[in-house]
Amino acid sequence: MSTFPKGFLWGGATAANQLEGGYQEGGRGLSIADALPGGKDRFKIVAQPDFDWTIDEDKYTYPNHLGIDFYHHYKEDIALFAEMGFKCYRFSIAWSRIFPNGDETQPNEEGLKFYDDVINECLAHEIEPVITISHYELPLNLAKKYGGWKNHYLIEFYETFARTVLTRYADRVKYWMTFNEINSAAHFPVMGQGLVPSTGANDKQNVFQAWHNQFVASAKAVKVAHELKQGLQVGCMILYATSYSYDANPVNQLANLQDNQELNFFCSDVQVRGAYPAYTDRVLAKYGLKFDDLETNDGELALLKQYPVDYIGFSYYMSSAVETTGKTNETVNGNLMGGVKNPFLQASDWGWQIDPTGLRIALNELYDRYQKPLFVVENGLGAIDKPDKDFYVEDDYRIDYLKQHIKAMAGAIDDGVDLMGYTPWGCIDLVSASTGEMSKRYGFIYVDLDDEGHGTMKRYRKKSFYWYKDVIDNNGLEP
Ligand code: BGP
Repeated sequence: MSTFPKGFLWGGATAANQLEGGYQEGGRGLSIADALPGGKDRFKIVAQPDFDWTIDEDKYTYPNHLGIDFYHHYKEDIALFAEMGFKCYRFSIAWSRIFPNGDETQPNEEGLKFYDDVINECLAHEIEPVITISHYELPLNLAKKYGGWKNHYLIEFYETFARTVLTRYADRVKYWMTFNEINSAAHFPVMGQGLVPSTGANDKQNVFQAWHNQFVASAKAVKVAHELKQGLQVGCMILYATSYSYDANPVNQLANLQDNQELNFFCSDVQVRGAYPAYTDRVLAKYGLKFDDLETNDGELALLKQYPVDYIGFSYYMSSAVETTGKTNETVNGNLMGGVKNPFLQASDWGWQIDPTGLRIALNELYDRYQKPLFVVENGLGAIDKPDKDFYVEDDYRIDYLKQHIKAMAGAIDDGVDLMGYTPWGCIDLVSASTGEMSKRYGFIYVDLDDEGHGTMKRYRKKSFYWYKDVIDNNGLEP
């Protein structure tokens, strides 16, 4: 008998700004993702004090604006997902397709119609849509004119957006998430909060204020969903990197615990438990702040309490380690974050430390803490694929990575964890968030497109495509 429960949601995950393309079609407005420069230095460029959200076509290279042109290929792509046997497909709605400037009161019907078509296509293949309402694609106008999420007005704009899409799709979509990797702003506040240096990216007060506004907005979306239809499930979505103390030194253990609270748990503690955690003052004090420095009110705090999320979605790619005594200076990269090198782990080509056991630990830690269903909504290995002359990719490295992580999930289920589903990231190759390029690929499906935007855009099944199909067929790995 399979460990994975009947109805387990096997699928894959993507985000609008990284795959749709059609960035000026169907009445779509610009989003902050459109204004991020392409290339490996994109985060460094954005971190410059004079970065001002101007779309500079010279710095702006393809394939950022192209994505993989899902906008015109969605039928073909969803048919390929169906061929693998997907039970669900996680995607996001580009806010600026629905409200091009973010602050309108009336939605863009053409944008709504596009997601009608995507959702209906999924349902025709018996694939359950799982929607991220906001995934690193704030309408550019909300960043430029209002300064991003630190501005209180965004709560209202988001509520209008969330109400619009929830109302439109509630009859067909059960699973929702309010913000992708909401806690990632601790490392890089541009993508999740629309904060750049000129609008206060380096100012922690703005980050905490933006979070508070997002928490309130998220609670409002939960309220709307629950009032609309019984059974709608709205989750949070956090970036989770299991964190270890580098050694048994109690000083490192304590530093790790505090890092964990601040970086992994702070946002989900508020969104799941409905209140700011006890360690809030300590975390704020680290940045010279007090809770009173934030603009909050009793009505908002009551809303957080009343409308916690229904489940916890999280991304898991890697783990990190904490060392504070100077014993090692060897650092590593990671998913928007780094840490010291863990001698027990190998790393991906981008230096992300591969750690399947860390996923089992993550699942146990999150379930012990919250006792609410968990959903692994991102996981995967970014790699440079080398297709043969027929565009076939033998991606055994990817299969191996995913296999180990599926084993870890099975272990956690046996440990008693309530796990709803698994949607590996970038189930079809798409543009990387951190590099803005195509060459960092995660997919089961190869897309013929390079970093300069050259290629036929044709889709090809990789070896992992057939492997994942078998996993889903078996409802887990074969014994
Ligand atoms: C997560 C994001 C995704 C995705 C993924 C892989 O942080 O939610 O949008 O891109 O990481 O990251 P990258 O594309 O940088 O390899």
